[in-house]
Amino acid sequence: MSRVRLSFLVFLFSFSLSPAQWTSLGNLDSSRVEGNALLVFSTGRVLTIRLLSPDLVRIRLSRIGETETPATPAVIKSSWAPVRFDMSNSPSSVDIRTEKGTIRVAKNPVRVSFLDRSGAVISRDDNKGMAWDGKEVRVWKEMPQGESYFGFGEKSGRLNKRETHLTMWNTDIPAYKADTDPLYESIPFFYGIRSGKAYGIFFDNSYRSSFDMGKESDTRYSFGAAGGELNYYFFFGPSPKDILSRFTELVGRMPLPPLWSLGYQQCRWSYTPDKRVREIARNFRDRRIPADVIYLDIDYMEGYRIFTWNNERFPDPAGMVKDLSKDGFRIAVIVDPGIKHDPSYAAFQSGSAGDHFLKYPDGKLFIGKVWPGECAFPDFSSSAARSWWGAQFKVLTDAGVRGWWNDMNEPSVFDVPTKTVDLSVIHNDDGRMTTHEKNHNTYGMLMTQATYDGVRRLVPNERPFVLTRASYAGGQRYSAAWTGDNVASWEHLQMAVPMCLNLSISGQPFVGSDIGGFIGYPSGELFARWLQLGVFTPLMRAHSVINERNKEPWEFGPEIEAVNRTTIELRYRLLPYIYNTMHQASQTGIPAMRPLVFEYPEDPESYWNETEFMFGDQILVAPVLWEGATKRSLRLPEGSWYDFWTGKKYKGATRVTVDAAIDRIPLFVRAGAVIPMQPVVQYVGEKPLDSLTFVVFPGKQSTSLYYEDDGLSFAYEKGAYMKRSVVYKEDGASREVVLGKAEGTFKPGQRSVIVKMVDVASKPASVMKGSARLSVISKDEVGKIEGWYFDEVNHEVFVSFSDSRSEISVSIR
Ligand code: MIG
Repeated sequence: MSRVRLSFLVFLFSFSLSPAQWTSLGNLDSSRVEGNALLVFSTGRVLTIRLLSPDLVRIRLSRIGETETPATPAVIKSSWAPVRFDMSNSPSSVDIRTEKGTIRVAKNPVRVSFLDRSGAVISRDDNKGMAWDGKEVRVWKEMPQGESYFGFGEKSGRLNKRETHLTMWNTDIPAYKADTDPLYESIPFFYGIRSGKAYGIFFDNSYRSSFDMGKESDTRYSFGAAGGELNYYFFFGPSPKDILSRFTELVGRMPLPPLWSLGYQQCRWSYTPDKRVREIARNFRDRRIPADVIYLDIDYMEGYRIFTWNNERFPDPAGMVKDLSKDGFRIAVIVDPGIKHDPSYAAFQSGSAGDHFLKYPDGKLFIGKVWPGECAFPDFSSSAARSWWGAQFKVLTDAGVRGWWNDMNEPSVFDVPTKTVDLSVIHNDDGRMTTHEKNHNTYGMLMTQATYDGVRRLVPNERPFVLTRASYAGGQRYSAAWTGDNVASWEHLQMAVPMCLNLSISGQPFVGSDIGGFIGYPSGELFARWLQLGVFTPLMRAHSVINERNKEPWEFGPEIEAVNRTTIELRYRLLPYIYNTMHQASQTGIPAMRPLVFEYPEDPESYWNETEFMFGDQILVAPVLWEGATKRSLRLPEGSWYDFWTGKKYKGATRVTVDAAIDRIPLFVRAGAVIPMQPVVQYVGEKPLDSLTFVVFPGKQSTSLYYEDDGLSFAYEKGAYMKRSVVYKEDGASREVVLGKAEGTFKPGQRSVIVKMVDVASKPASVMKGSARLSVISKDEVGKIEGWYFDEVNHEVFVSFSDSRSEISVSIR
């Protein structure tokens, strides 16, 4: 090729890729303080720096004179206590100092940095700083060496997002891969972590947005959106837990879920007709495989019309649900947003009459094809449409349905090139009448809000269980989330771990992946390993695509069936611990599933560890994610750890290799932990629990909380819970567990408590309960009468007594 032609091509190429025309903030014109905010004027814009708490600041860049509008429905906290701060003004910068750090606004040009108390830079604008180009907004920040990035909600690929480019645009994308982006959900929130210290950023903008975390450059990262304001929150940290608890104070936390939703859930596309549903239920009970929930996918409806039943397949839904509930099953059903464009269909009629559907600017209905054919789409950004939607559930709640699976709510539309609602379509947006471009990413979350509020009004005494595919930051207030249409492959099992972890630390603790893989068929080994991981994902649901062979836990031969039974039994044995962990998440935002970097940010080995995680405060999970593995090597963080299965004690901050035969998922418990467990049941509420076991792993002094309630109603909000502290301590040769005095008005039935202590070298000389010396009983008497038993083979002591509300101290020496 001639030089002339080549340079001509280069010219053409560079022309077509002409870089965006960014205008960055220039020099400061003026600034002033208004209440808890500093206003900085520059380049025709106003930068508002508002202190919400000493460790949380909101940064908002807008056109001068434009009124402030709440960006999205994510933020629910609007009133904050006044924050004490000092301000200093120098020729080069304005500094705002709180007890947690400093926000420094350089003046020429205007650039923002965040410093810690000692004056060291945590994060600062790059020389490009904040900029705009037409409707687009973006900010560039310096990317220090060794800084890693986590969070970003539901993303596939590796846990650590350094050197990746991520887009937020809710998308229906079956069989996604490690590098597929975007996916179904948008949570524009992340952590930057280096040298053990973290900060957080929440970019609250629902337009299509993107985060370039050092893919384009080695020295800076950036985030921005196709429209809306440059509006973000900066969290000073410095611990990831501080950040997440503050973030979830801002956007809200998961309400306490019903206990049954933490049981095993069985799904497929589709269990139909009613006979097949009953058959599945019968199989679980006959085979003694515990389960709580069976799902109905889209085929239960009449021609995919939401809020209807197909009378041939389900002639008596209420009768079926009632029979199954006698057997301990809850039924969950799918609901999609698309309402069939059918003038003879009640939901279409009432939705049209109430003007609840999305329309083009000229007033024409937006119609798009989904499963039912041509559909209208509810405008969930309108509170009137949300209440209309919520009221439609009556036909389903009346039949006894109690689980609400919200699918296709990106929203997904089959026959439009954009695969979603046309971007020019208008949403009510609380009266602001904005485009789909702005409301796309929040559509799914607002659908879950409409669903949650609606069923809560219809069944006011029960906690709703909602599961969604699409959502936005704060969506945990209404719904659990699953990671969409995955594949029955080892790669997808591996991917499920970092996906669920990043979602969890993005504010959504109630997560899980389709166990066994949705698309394709797993080997028995893959299914068994996935189910084991499922014990330690808060949502434990197996699912399958249509036209695939049966995938229930008994479909892989007797050996795997036995393994699967024991796996699900482990889930039920751990339910008290799991429920306590979810209670903690509902109170603090700290999720059940935590990456090691979240728990141990000062450990450099944790930054790339995406095959292990903490489940709650005490259990380290090292799932087997590789075909044919019979051993698992893993890193134990600092401290001392017990192998949950063998009781063997390990010193941490090292790698170990343990057995991981097909029936074993490696688990480690922090020394000093007390884990509440219960006997196996076939479903939640099968029978009153006759015993509660506290398994003690001796070690450092520890204090934890034990929480319990009816698991179903909202009575706990009025004090109907039972809460007590659990303290473990050692004093010389004596090891003591103290169950604190019970608080709250909830009264569990009569039951025995068993304190089971592992790692007891030899038969104790004495076991005391308070000041009473207990006598030795036999193994069979444990849980039945008061006394203690020493298992000399396993080196365990069992102390048995009946539960009471007063303080109980047990000491073993
Ligand atoms: O276009 O309802 O992710 O779990 O089984 C597919 C049928 C629609 C997608 C969901 C999947 C569900 C399926 N749905």
